[in-house]
Amino acid sequence: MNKIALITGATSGIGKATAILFAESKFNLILTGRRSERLEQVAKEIQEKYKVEVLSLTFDVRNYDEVKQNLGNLPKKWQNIDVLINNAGLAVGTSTIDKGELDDWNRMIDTNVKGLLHVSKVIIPLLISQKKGHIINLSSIAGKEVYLNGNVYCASKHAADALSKAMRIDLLPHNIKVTNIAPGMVETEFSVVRYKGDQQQADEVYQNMKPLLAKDIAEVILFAVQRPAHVTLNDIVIMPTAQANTSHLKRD
Ligand code: NDP
Ligand code: 8X3
Repeated sequence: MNKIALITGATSGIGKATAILFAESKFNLILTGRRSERLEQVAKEIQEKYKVEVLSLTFDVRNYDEVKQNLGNLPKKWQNIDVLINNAGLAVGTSTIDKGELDDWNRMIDTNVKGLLHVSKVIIPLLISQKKGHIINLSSIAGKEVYLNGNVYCASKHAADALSKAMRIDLLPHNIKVTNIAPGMVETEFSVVRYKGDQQQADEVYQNMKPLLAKDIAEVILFAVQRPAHVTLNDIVIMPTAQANTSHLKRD
């Protein structure tokens, strides 16, 4: 029987690339996101190409009632989740802390921290009842370091990093693996969202350097998930070769 992976934020970027790679490896998938048309399209493409089953659920991870309504009442055959990938997340705005906008701060904290918690709260009891499972949390190099104008995004990703560590301790008695993924620059829709739709500014982020691709991260997630039962990759930092850390970048 195919294993089941639940991936939040599967309408684009890392989540979508991970969905495709897991489907290639014959996982059945629960895919989530807010943009229902996109989600249906991704689900359809994957079902047709890889012949796996896909359940697509449209909801906002910020809203606990929506999360509970969608994930708390999964059909029986979808409840045996093997892998939860807490990927949905975003950065919004690039200003110093004194000029930050409350709405941007709320969006980041509510999505990257509370969203991750909302989904985990509903799914962890299923993993505990199975006495096994694997949680993958998408933090970031921004969860390890802080950089100019990164303030609240960095804080939210430091929180994700801390929650990975906390989950690993709290869920140890239940045989649940927790892997924290901390990528540097990955070219997805991330920068378009961060610059509030300004494609030109987003393109400039990756100018004259080779960023990571979403598939690069998906491959590492799959590798972590495919380790034997007694092996857990706790924390993985993945950088483009052209990026040493958040402040040292080599452009051609
Ligand atoms: P994308 O913008 O391409 O994808 C983000 C995904 O998150 C989308 O599918 C989006 O779906 C979903 N999402 C955002 N907000 C919500 C919400 N409130 N409810 C449900 N789903 C939501 O960016 P990435 O693929 O790059 O980002 C994926 C993760 O990786 C994020 O957590 C990000 O912080 C992290 N990351 C990204 C890096 C990068 O450089 N790109 C580097 C390090 C970490 P929809 O809009 O349809 O809801
Ligand atoms: C995204 C990577 O360096 O822009 O999490 O913070 S970075």
